[in-house]
Amino acid sequence: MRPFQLTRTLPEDATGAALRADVLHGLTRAPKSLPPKWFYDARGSELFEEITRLPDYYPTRAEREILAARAADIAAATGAHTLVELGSGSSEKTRLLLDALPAPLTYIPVDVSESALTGAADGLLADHPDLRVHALIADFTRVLELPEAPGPRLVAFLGGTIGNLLPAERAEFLTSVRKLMAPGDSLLIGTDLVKEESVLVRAYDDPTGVTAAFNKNVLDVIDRELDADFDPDDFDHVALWNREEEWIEMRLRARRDVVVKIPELDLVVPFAAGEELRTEISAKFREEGVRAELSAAGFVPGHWWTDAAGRFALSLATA
Ligand code: AVJ
Repeated sequence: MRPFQLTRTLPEDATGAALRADVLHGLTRAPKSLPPKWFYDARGSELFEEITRLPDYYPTRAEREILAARAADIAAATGAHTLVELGSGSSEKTRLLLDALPAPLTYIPVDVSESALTGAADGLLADHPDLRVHALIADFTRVLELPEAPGPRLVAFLGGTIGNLLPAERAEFLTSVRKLMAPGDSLLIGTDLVKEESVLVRAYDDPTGVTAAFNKNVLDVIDRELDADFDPDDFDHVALWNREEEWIEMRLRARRDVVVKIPELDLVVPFAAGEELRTEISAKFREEGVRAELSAAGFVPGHWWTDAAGRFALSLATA
């Protein structure tokens, strides 16, 4: 078997069809909203990597700290021969797990970005000669099948990305992941934790404006893909803490009355001055809540590890 295989589980046009449906649905209702997955074109993925290096954006560093401290425990507890990573992106933190898991190991990164998958695999294969990589081009919320691979398997969902799903979407997602898994398989999940509001808001509204550019990038994506005429300068970046829901919301607020044409959808979208478009939620968690959600999806929650400052947690659960 070649050490690198790539499987596309999405039809070539699936992304375009899903974007059209999400934009049509999200911009024709009140309040307006878009799912956060559309941030991540090549430019958006670059901006996100830049965010992870910002002094105020602590989640990436906190999660890396936990992985570095616990990789050996994770390897021992799971005995995994296959690592599946949902939303693998640059696979940067994955190295800490790959180094700890015993060879021969199969790595199955799942991401919508083909360039991220091939780029990450090249780097990993250079350093891990006996690694087998079977990359899946897929939307991690829609993966229904995994390639044959030796068990036990460890499914990792890192970065706190589960917080970008609404509670009902999270329940559905966890249940479908549980169905992919066999007895003896494990789930490793990263969750950002509830903390002081000012710390949370600063992580999503940095003074250098990188997060603002990331937020507005979704407008460029819609302009390019759907021939729309959003002007990102017509909108302000907004990050706020929703205390009731315990999530950060990113929004784009119209600076004046704006009318946007989206020819590919035969759509004209009016924004009143001050009107807001919600572009992301990023839920923050508590231990009891994470355990309850895992149990409700049919997992048996196990280890709960945080960084020394208690900002971020990794949970290990068994199927
Ligand atoms: C994709 C979950 C890691 O919600 O914190 C970063 C995306 N949005 N800054 C998050 C994000 C704004 C991020 N994750």
